Amino acid sequence: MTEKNYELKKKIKKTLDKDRYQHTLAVAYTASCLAMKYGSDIDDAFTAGLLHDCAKCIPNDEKIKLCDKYGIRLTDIEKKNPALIHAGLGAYLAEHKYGINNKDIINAVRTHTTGEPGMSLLQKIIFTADYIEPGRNQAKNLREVRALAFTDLDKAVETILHDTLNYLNDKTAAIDPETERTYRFYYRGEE
Ligand code: DGI
Ligand code: FE
Ligand code: FE
Repeated sequence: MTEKNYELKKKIKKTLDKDRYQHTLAVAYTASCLAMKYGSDIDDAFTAGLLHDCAKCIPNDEKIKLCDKYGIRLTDIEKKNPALIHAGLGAYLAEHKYGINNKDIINAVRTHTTGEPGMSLLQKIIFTADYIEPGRNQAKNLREVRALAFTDLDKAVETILHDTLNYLNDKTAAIDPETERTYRFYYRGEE
């Protein structure tokens, strides 16, 4: 592990609860494996994995206050579902608190929950690693998506979005328009 990632790992550990830290490490290592497979930078994938949920354990009211303070505009859906804020706020903290200046890493943190159309390889890797890391066990089709992640990353992204939208629909949870936009971008239909 690079010295930078080693130091970052220690800092991140202090801001997360035990379970979130375990998940974070698992995403960092899973993202590294995907980076190996697809020829992306392994250290950057590890960094983005370490940072992706860096704002997750901040209480919701505090998240809103911080966004106000830093001038981060909240979307309507974020106002209604403050849990969604951790992605955008996390991207801000990655840059300004953790000193990351690689835009691709910052974007990967920002889009890790909803995705966005036209994601970079690293963005897709973090989006997917978050869903398939070994500690996840709730989503359906996990076995298929895990295999797909290492054979056809775009198809994995599409399947994750499809299953997430279905899951949110079943829960009658409000859907972020960005999640739908991303799905429409990656949807390829049956081949
Ligand atoms: O932070 P994590 O739990 O590791 O994972 P995440 O950042 O993907 O957040 C997971 C939750 O976010 C999951 O329960 C699905 C939810 N989510 C994803 N897209 C949307 C959404 N929730 C709402 N309300 N609307 C969305 O479009
Ligand atoms: Fe997250
Ligand atoms: Fe996560």
